[in-house]
Amino acid sequence: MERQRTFSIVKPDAMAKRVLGQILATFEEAGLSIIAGRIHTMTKAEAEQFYAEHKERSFFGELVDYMCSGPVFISVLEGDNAVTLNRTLMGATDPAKADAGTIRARFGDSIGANAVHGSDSPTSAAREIGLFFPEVA
Ligand code: FUP
Repeated sequence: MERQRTFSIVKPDAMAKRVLGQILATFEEAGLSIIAGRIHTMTKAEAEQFYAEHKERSFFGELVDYMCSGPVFISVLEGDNAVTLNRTLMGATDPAKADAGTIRARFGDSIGANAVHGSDSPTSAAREIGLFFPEVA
């Protein structure tokens, strides 16, 4: 097993619902360590850069506005196979299609307001950590 780091966001919908603690407990109970983290409100420029790969998609403007609509909790998670493990804990992008018990099935409201973000590969993790936590990149 490979020790990895991944980047996580608890999104505005989950913060508003006050389930940050339950989500962080889910990470920790699965063996992930939170090695950096803070509450942050994204600027439009940060959200646009973060989601740059989606800039041609129809939902891009809505996605950026949503990510800036309230505070989020950004963190770096570390553990064995952290990237894949976190994606498994999160569940499918659309909460309606996410496996029972996953974070998105438990706390997501819609495909946009889906509670959490997690890096989809070690390459994405390195880029995303570098944007928000250069001190641990
Ligand atoms: P994921 O990696 O599961 O977060 O999913 P994507 O990278 O495909 O999408 C990033 C974000 O764009 C999602 F979390 C929510 C938003 N999105 C939509 O709003 N509508 C869509 O049809 C697809 C994604």
